[in-house]
Amino acid sequence: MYNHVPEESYQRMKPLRIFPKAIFLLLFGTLLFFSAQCGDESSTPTLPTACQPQGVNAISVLDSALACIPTNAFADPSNALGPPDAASTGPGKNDFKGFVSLGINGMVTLYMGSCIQDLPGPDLRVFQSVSSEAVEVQVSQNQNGPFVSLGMKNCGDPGSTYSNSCDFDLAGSGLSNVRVIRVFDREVFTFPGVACDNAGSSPGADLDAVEVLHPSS
Ligand SMILES: [Ca+2]
Ligand SMILES: [Ca+2]
Repeated sequence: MYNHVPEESYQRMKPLRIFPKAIFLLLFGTLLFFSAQCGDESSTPTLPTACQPQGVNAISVLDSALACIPTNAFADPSNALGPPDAASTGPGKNDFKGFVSLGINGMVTLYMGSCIQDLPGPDLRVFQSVSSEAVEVQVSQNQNGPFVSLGMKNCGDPGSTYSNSCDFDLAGSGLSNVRVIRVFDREVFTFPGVACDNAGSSPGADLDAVEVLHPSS
């Protein structure tokens, strides 16, 4: 139904009609400003090439295929970067920080801060939080493979960090100076029959960090 608006009232409403436009332009301008400011942060970082070292931990997530989404409450792969930093933050089953739960047979591909050399003894350490869930490590000299498996281990060796760990050796892989590693959850070998539903909110292996024990100089 059409309602007649007296001329005097219409004049009083004019500033109110302009006001939303001004707000819109202000918000749009602010959005454009912050988009430009944040542009560099969202771009892919330039990774060191060949064996130019940049620390001994993982420095970039190249790829991931996490499983048990959406019940997986720890689905940020960037928690596998840097030195081990996982911790308990409270008594609840979700009170943790610093790791990514891979989910049943889930995986993440990481670019390491150094190439890994094969020297006597283990060359690579995986930090895995909570229990001793099994992981498999595969290595490659580039992101697209081919990947060679270094085997599978229950990842529960205690150490000085909150996370447990397990060590892998390049010996026998036929590879040296590898910089790309892929970590798979293999909890199904530790606990046959485990599935997304019964692994709770942190399903599968909980990857905190990876460390190169024998970096190439
Ligand atoms: Ca070795
Ligand atoms: Ca971490």
